[in-house]
Amino acid sequence: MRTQVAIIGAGPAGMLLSHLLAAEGIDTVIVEARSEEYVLGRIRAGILEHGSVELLRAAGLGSRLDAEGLPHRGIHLQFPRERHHLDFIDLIGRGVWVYGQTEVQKDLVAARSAAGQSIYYEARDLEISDVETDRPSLTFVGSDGRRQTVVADAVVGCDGSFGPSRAVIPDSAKQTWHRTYPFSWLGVLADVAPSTDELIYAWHPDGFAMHSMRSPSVSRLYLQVDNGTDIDDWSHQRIWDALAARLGDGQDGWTLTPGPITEASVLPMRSYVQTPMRHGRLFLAGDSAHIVPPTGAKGLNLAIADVALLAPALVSLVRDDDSRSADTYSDDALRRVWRCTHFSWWMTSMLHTSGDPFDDQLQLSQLRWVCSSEAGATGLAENYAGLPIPSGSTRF
Ligand code: RFL
Ligand code: PHB
Repeated sequence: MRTQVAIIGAGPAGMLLSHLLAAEGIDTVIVEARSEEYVLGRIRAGILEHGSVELLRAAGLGSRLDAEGLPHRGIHLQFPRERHHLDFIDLIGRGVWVYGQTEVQKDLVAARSAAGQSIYYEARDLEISDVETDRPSLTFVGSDGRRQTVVADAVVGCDGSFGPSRAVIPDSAKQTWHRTYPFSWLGVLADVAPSTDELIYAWHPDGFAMHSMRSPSVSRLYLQVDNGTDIDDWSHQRIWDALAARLGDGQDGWTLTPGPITEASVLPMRSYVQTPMRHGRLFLAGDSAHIVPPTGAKGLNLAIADVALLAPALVSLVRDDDSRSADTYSDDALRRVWRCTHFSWWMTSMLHTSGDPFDDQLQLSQLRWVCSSEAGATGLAENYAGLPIPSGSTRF
């Protein structure tokens, strides 16, 4: 098989890249290890930055988002006996949207299916070859058991944090940075109307808690837990009790309404960056190159921003044989990656308790400063609502 761009991974990075390239007449093949149902069913990120929403709209993917997404002006930051609303619109003129990654994925699958996109789901034994030539290729065993080869002008690793593409870059050509955190998140999805208008991020001596949502009738909530926590040790009652205590049920007349939990899981937290995000004709985008802890709501937005930069660079490379944007892709993308890596680390460090009383006081002081100083609040708002996503093409 021959294509212009071979994409590994049908998550948001891979699907959006295929969609943006198709708008410029570039042909792609997507190879995905999981089934379509699995990819569509994953519960992940929930917040879209202003720039991500604008990009999705400009790419023709905004109709359901505009109808069903929930625009939020800002967030609530909470610590014992105090809850403060940071209004991003007042502070910096742009807010964020609640629109789950699951919904973004559905919109992408619908758009690519309508366009007849080739997607090989349930592909096994993927091999990536010849990335140092101008004819890189992928070989895999498809769901029908047949071995296939795709030869392309460029290969893009959109294969997430466990995919094989980042390992193809030789050790002598790459560098990695990482941090693991001494806590995880226990996340639940519940069939109950959110007890809050906008997200609550809460510092509490028992650990961080967050109240997010997916729709007017579905809530998404998180609790800081120890690494290695077994979800079976947390009954639904125990989860709701901990959420109520940490989110301040009963304070100033606010109550947390519990409801049926439909999904519960424990997510480890880590920061990871691999540089450069390109080696020869292999490019990395999204979680394959970088992972952030979810406290800054950046993972999905970074994947979208990478792809927004990479799509026009690939158009120039494969259509016009002009490698200038491809040559600067990694450096350009990494400026945003490091900004978001820092912001996600900063939010994580400010809000998760360590058990050390000195750390507690530093965190509370930081939170009071963010909530009382316009400079502090504006810094958080700028980062959370996101830097503008550069548009490298006339179309998006
Ligand atoms: P994805 O979405 O992980 O997609 C990568 C795809 O590559 C496939 N793949 C392969 N395909 C072919 N051959 C192989 N050998 C392959 N190996 C892997 C995978 O099956 C998958 O379909 O990466 P992408 O597109 O870069 O998108 C990034 C976002 O998904 C990610 O940043 C966020 O979801 C991170 N994240 C969260 N971010 C938030 O902002 N808020 C959250 O609440 C939040 N929750 C999460 C998350 C990530 C999670 N992961 C990755 C474990 C919860 C989880 C569980
Ligand atoms: C979510 O809704 O899943 C969510 C929202 C904000 C975050 C992390 C997760 O910072």
